[in-house]
Amino acid sequence: MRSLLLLLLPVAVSVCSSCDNAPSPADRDATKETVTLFRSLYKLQNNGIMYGHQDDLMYGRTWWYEKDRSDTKDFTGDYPAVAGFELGHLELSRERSLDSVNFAQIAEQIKVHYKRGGVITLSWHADNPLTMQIPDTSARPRRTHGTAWDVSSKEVVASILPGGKNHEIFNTRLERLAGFFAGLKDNNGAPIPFIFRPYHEHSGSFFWWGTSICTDEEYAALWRYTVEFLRDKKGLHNILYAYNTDRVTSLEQYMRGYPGDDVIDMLSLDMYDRGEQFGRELDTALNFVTSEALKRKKLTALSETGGRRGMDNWWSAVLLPVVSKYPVGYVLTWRHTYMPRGFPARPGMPPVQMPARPFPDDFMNFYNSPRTLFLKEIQEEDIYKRK
Ligand code: BMA
Repeated sequence: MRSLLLLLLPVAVSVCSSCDNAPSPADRDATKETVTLFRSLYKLQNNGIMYGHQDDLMYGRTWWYEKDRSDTKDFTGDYPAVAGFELGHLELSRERSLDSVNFAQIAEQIKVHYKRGGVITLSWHADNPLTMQIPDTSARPRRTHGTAWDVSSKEVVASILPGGKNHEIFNTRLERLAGFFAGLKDNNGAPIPFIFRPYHEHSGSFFWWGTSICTDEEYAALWRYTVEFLRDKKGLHNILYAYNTDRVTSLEQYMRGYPGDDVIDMLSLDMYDRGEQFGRELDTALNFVTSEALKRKKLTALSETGGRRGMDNWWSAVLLPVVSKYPVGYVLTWRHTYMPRGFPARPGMPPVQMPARPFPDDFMNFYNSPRTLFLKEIQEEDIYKRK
C-alpha cells in the first residue's frame, strides 16, 4: 500500500500543478487548506456575499471577551462568516493591540473561528516606524504622533525598505508578525489559513503608506518585501494577501501601487457611506474592481464599509442592492468600539448612551436575504474540505 502511494504521489502533484486554469493563491507553495480556501472563496463569490465583522468575537459596545459571545450572534442567532481581527502593536511586541485586545485571545479566537469553518481576516494599523522614534516637539502634542495615522514624514516607507536607515527596525517588526502567524495552528498542528490585509486604504493619505505619503513604486516595494519576508524567508504558506484601497473613482486610481499578481490574492475595497452619492460611487467602484479581479483570477471583498448616520434602512436599501450586483466575496463592517459608559461627551456633559442593540432592525433584512451568507451557510459549503 505504501509503495503504491509513493508511486501515485508524484502523479497527483504533477496533475495539480498542471491544472493551471484552476484559480490558485499567488503563493505557489500555499498549504493544501489555503489552496482549498482560495478556491472555495473564488467559487462562493459568485453565489453569495459573506458577512464579516471586525472584532466580532472579542467585544461589543458593552461587553468584553465573553465565551462564545458575538454581537452578530446575539442579534441574528448566527456568527458572521468572516471574523476580522486587528494586529496593530503586535509589531512592538506588546501583549495588547492598539485597541487593548489581548493577542493571545485573538489567536485563541482565530482557532475557534477556523474550527467552526469560518473565514479569518487580519488588518494591521502598524505604528509609524520613523516618527515613533522622534519625540513630538509640536506646540500642541498630536494624538497621532508615531501611530499609523502619523503622516508628518514622507520618508517613512523609503526608510524601512532595504538600504533605508530603519530597515532593521522593519525586519524586527515583520519577524514579530511572523512569530504570531507561525503560532496559528489547528489541533493537528496544521497552519490556519487567513487573509492578511496590511497597508490598507492606499488611495487615501491618512496612513503613513498612503498615496501622497510615499510613491507608488515605494508602496509596491513595501508590499513585495513584506510578502517575500513572510513567504520566502519565514516559510509561511497559509496567507492570502489582500490588496486594498479606500474610495476610488477609476480602475487606474485603484491600481496605483499594485505590487503584482504574483504576490496578491484579493482585490478589495474600503468605502464608508458619507452621504447621498455613496450608492452610485460604490456601484461604479465595485464594477471595475470585481471585473478586474475576475480577469486576474483573484478574490474580491468590500473589506470595510459602514452605514450612513441617521439612516434606518441602510443595509437593505443602500448596501444590499449594490453589492448584490457584483461577485463580492464579503462585506465587512467595522468594530463596535467598547464604550460601556457611552460616548465621551464634551467636558461637563453626560456621556451619550449607546444604542441598546448592536445593530439596527434593518440588519435582519440583510441577514435574511438569500444573497447573504453567515457562518451556518459557510459551514454547509465546507470551505476547507477538512476530513
Ligand atoms: C480604526 C478605528 C480605531 C482603531 C483602528 C484599528 O478605524 O476603529 O479606533 O484603533 O481602526 O482597529
